[in-house]
Amino acid sequence: MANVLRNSAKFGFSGVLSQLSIHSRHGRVCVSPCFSLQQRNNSTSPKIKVDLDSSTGVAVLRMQSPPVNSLSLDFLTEFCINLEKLEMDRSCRGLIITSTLSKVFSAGLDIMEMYGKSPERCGEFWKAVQEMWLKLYGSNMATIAAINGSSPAGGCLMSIGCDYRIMADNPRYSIGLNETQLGIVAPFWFKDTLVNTVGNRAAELSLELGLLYSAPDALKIGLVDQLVPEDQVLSTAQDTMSKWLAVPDHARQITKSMMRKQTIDKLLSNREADITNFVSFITKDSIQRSLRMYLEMLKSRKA
Ligand code: CO8
Repeated sequence: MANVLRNSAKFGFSGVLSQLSIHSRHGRVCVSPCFSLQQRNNSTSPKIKVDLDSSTGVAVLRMQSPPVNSLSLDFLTEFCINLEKLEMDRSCRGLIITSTLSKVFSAGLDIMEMYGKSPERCGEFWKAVQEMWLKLYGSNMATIAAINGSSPAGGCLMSIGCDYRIMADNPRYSIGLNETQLGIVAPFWFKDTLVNTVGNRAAELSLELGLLYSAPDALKIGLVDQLVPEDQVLSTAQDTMSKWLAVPDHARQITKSMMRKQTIDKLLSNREADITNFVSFITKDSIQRSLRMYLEMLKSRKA
């Protein structure tokens, strides 16, 4: 594993995946079985910790990258490798994603990955963002986001990539696709995922205004499915998962694919163009200025 992560610097994200790839039981590209069984079941890495309970078939993936679980290229690479390993593991049927940080689920994409970086690096980063979403939205596992803190932008994308969302009932926590507030535009597949979750009108308002919803407001529009006291987020996710796993896997998986395939295929057939669009957009001087102002705003808010 350490070698794999070291090699991510050498070969880049796609290079790492191609080093690891074989075809899985699901016909998708998966990580090589060169990982030992123990590593596959209980991996501990700097930014993500995964614990698979083989008696229940449920894995808990904990994001543990302070200060805010921002989705850097390294984080995304590690996330995807972990997801692939679980996807390959026949004993794993359900995945719960949560955070070890207090107050934050994920702050979304790491803004520093989009600020002052070369076009090549931006392209590599965007490919990793696509990969995270493709793997999560298309996962054969039942997936639940146990949202125990704020979850803006890419954090929201990760949450709505899951099958079900349980959020801490704390009005100080917010969730939403707030990209326009940063002067950037959520790409079509962020938009499609949001439309599939809350419907067209709520998505339109939400995206144009870059709205961040408090937990109670997120429940009202269906952006999350359930609110529970903060200390019960994970236990509720575990209880809920047992209901999802009571449904026969093949029936649930085929239904999920029927609901999501069209959205996934749209990105798969436009992946390169989407990367080109992102790179040309994000490297524009005006967009870089917007990002700088946003970063300064984040710092000044703290002061
Ligand atoms: N990326 C990088 N650094 C971040 C990010 C981030 N997304 N968010 C916060 N940080 C940094 C802060 O600058 C701060 O750094 P420092 O300690 O050096 O001053 C540190 O993390 C801690 O942040 P806070 O003090 O703000 O932490 P709080 O616990 O008070 O608040 C929040 C946590 C609520 C998550 C808050 O940090 C926040 O609102 N962050 C911004 C979230 C955001 O707007 N993310 C959007 C990212 S863009 C994205 O995900 C999709 C982009 C799609 C691209 C499409 C282009 C075509």
